[in-house]
Amino acid sequence: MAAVTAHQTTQKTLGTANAAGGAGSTAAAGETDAPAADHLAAFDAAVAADERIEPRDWMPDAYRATLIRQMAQHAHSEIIGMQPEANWITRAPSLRRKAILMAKVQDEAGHGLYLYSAAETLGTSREELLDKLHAGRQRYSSIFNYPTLTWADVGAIGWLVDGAAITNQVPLCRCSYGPYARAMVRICKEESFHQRQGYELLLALSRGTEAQHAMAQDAVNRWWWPSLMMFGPPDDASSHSEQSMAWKIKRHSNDELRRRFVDICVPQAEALGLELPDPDIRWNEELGGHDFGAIDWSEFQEVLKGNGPCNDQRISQRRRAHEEGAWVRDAAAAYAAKHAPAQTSPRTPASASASAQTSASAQHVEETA
Ligand code: FAQ
Repeated sequence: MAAVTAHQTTQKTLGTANAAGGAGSTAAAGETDAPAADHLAAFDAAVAADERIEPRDWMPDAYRATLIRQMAQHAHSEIIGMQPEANWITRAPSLRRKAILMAKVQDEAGHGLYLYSAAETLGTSREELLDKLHAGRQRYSSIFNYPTLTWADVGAIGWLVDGAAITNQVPLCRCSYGPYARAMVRICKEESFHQRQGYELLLALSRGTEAQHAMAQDAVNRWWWPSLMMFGPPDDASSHSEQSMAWKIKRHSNDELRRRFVDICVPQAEALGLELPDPDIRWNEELGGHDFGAIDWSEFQEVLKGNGPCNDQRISQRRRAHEEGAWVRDAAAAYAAKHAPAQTSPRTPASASASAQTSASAQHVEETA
């Protein structure tokens, strides 16, 4: 991928940066070109110096839009990602396993909360983002469109899906946008715990009876390739990577992270006594990493188009959960309105409570990072 500086790329997008009238243009609204150029220079200098861009800082609209797209997709993945594992809560094989799984699924809801709150600092609302998810206008990770057929799938998700998520997300702790980077610090700590529980679960099955070992191997066979697809399309087909890396939202390309993940998994699979379903994995001395087989990108594209095994089920379950949770949101909003301090400017109770929730959530992200 050609090296591009933040300055070169933001210059390309400046034409739209303040023309769209989005939240990103507020600081520069009505100003002449000279101050706008100053804002851009300050933004580029901050990115170049590895400083954090904060919600009140000026930023190009395209930077803001890219962050909203990625953070929304990430938040949606966390809450849709609760479904495949929740499928096994009632059938966990022991009280201990059930308690662990419930805690993990609750953690995913918490990750969604941090990420929606962080996205709200960009001038969007959680309601708007959820509406877009339910209308199919924003994505969630391809991985959650696969079914969890056996108990071993819970282990495979922890080991491989959380493992891939950590590989992708640790560099996001250094993302140029402060609230996203800070939210990722806590999320990565929890994902690391999730990955270990999956590994430990698979180890128990792998060392168990012949049937348990076979169940673990079957789960790994089914989750391996979709886990590699989580990192996104190959670099030459990745539409956003070049710009996102120039802005230091992403720190590594999709292929770099995918390769890193394979290198991490190969020795772990050996320790587990399980095989990765790829006969082409072998050490490449020159690269100092593993080569691996070709990924079926047509399957990835089909899942993105909505034709994966569980796309319809996931989105209809999400819409149903949202509708059935309406009374909880109404009750929370009524409670917040009742307990909100008196406002100096006239506002409707609904907007007052929404804004109270937003600022409380944003503060939560700041404090917990
Ligand atoms: N699935 O140009 P790029 C988790 C889309 S959290 C669906 O390379 P980008 C925790 C992409 O949006 C898992 N769509 O895109 C957990 C774009 O579409 P557009 C989620 C995908 O953004 C564990 C197009 O393809 N993690 O697992 C996928 O630069 C267990 C072109 O792609 C994150 O979201 C995909 N896999 O790079 C929860 C991490 N890949 O907008 C429960 C943050 C690509 O042009 C249980 N996100 N697309 O229509 C990222 O790091 C990036 O957004 C990438 C994609 C790397 C995912």
